[in-house]
Amino acid sequence: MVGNGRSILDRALSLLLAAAAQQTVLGSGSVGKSALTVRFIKGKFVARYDPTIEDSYSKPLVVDDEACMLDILDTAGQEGYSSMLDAYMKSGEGFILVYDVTNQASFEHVDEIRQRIERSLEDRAVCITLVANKIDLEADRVVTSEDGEAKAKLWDADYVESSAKTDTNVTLIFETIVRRIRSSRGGGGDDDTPSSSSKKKGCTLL
Ligand SMILES: Nc1nc2c(ncn2[C@@H]2O[C@H](COP(=O)(O)OP(=O)(O)OP(=O)(O)O)[C@@H](O)[C@H]2O)c(=O)[nH]1
Ligand SMILES: [Mg+2]
Repeated sequence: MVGNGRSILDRALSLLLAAAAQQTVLGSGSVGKSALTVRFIKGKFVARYDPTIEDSYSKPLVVDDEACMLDILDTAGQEGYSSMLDAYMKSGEGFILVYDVTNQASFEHVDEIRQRIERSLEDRAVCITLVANKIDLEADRVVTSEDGEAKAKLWDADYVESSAKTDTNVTLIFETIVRRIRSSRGGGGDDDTPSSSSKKKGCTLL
């Protein structure tokens, strides 16, 4: 029977679940994964470096007039935790790959992370946003915008430049990945030709 309390509750629950987006934040140690996540969740900048083991957060966000519940997993970037990466990749839907524009090695490390995502996903669609963080440190910058954009283009991923310190584009990172996830869930249905099967709308099928 439509309209009783139970079915309204069930519908609300299923709508909420459908609107949930799971996002995993990955990258080398100290690139700013936690600073970006905490800036987004709590609206403050954490200046002290405290290496993460694993933290998770939830926050509702309205993107393009549609509400979404974000489940964000902030991972460990320090060496020694890399064995956990494969487990993260199995459960992740959207991946935010962060590097530090003042640290060339962190820019190279995201390639290795993407390859591991690629290996673990089989034919699931992957949504990646590549994030160039710490752009407030302009004088120390060694990775150019062009280099970052080129990598994102090669991956068919989105690219965002950010600063957790000055709160530049932090919300945009999360909006961008939500758009990709939505697009991947909704895309691919109307054109299933073999040539289109390697790519779902909005996400690359690795
Ligand atoms: N100037 C500047 N410093 C930042 C920015 N983001 C993070 N930091 C600083 O960089 C250091 C490391 O930041 P974290 O967010 O802890 O780095 P992480 O990537 O989470 O590191 P792990 O947890 O070890 O993987 C901290 O001292 C932060 O305050 C930024 O946008 N600009
Ligand atoms: Mg951290």
